[in-house]
Amino acid sequence: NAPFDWKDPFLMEEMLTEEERMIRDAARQYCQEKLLPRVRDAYRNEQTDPEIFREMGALGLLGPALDGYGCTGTNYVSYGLVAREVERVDSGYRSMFSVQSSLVMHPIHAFGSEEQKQKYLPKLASGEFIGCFGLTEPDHGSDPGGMVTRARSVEGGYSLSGAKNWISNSPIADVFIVWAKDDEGIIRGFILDKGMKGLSAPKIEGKLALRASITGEIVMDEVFVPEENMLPHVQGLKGPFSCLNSARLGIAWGALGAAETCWHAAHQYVMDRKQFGRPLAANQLIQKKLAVMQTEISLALLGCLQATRLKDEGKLGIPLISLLKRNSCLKALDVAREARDMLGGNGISDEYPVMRHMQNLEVVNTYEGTQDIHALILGRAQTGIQAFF
Ligand code: TGC
Ligand code: FAD
Repeated sequence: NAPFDWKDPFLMEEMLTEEERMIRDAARQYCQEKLLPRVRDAYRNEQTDPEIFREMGALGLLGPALDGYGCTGTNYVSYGLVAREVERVDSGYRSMFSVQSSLVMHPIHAFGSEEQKQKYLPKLASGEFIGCFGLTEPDHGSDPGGMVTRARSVEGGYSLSGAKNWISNSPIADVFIVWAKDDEGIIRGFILDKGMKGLSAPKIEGKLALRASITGEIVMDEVFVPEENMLPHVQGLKGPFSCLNSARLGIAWGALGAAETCWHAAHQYVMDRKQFGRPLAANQLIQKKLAVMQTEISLALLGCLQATRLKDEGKLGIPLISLLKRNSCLKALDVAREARDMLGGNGISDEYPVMRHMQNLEVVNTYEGTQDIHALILGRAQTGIQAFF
């Protein structure tokens, strides 16, 4: 009889290469030893420690799947495994990792000039520079194509005016990737540097989720951006969407890391806690909840692994990313809510990680495309009929 590993029923561990396991283990050690001990206070006090970027950079975790310019050059499976380890601790820390890696370094790597790559990538890879990505606007979230931020041609470059809202990292960012429409109404990407005249990034206060990751606006009042700061090799919505493809895949992995933490915490709790003279785990209702968590998480992880292998082989169809991002977020939210319930009153305390993950996952389900938007992307891919409007 083959042994059954309840935490890894499909023996996914054996499907990873030695190199992937090494990268995963290094990330796990860092996350458990350095991030986990500070997350409760960071969340409670809504504090983002910029030092985390430097620490991740020193371990080669930033932009890990990019080649050259100080980046590690791993495959995307390793990228997903890192996202899962980081989000096991907190979705906000994974946000910091994702934005820097997929939304800031990736567009410069894929669409930037040689000078832009030399100037920005090594410092972003080391964490010396912190980046942010401005696509969403106050009146254009799910429909970024309607953006009103303008890049007017002026002598020597562009004058950018407009506002971006809900931008991870922006108040502490050194580098801002901003998407704006040019004189012809074509979306272009620009690299803005902290300190440019007319550029500010106020913090958004009062967040009840993702509190360990700072979020802000990007306000641009006729910011002069020199010609050489425009990303030369992309135009149109496929610029920002290509960045989202990698980031959404990372989220699909990451959300399951958060779900695993909630599942394992609930498992431990019901084994230890006694009511009616026996462990909570001895009740059928409780065991069924654990079984559902195990089923959803392990099936979803297999999906992520297969899709990411396809990405590494250049065979990943983009709608599959929507399927996985949507599924992971919804399933992780279900797991977190159920786990919170199983911990009873203790479930609402930050002595346990569950409620924090539950709150975070509300954001993870919303950003990078809400679950309904991803359903519409899948519906369009299945029927050929556009149902957004
Ligand atoms: P649509 O007509 O579908 O496409 C316009 C053009 O874009 C191309 N395209 C893609 N290219 C590459 N990858 C993709 N995934 C692409 N999706 C579309 C498409 O081929 C077309 O190109 P072309 O050359 O033919 O013009 O555009 P639409 O306006 O109908 O869009 C529809 C919709 C709803 C799918 C899209 O707007 C969408 O995905 N909305 C969700 C918005 C979103 O995800 N925002 C994310 C903001 S960033 C963020 O949340 C970061 S949080 C990070 C963190 O903290 O972790
Ligand atoms: P809306 O688009 O107004 O949607 C509201 C509701 O309407 C949702 O339920 C949505 O599914 C639904 N809806 C919308 N259109 C349709 C439709 N056609 N059919 C059916 N239902 C529809 N953005 C960035 O650019 N960079 C960042 O770094 C970033 N970080 C973020 C960090 C946090 C903490 C948060 C909360 C958001 C962040 N975002 C970022 C923004 C995020 O991507 C948007 O919030 C998200 O895309 C949804 O847009 P919205 O909030 O404007 O909601």
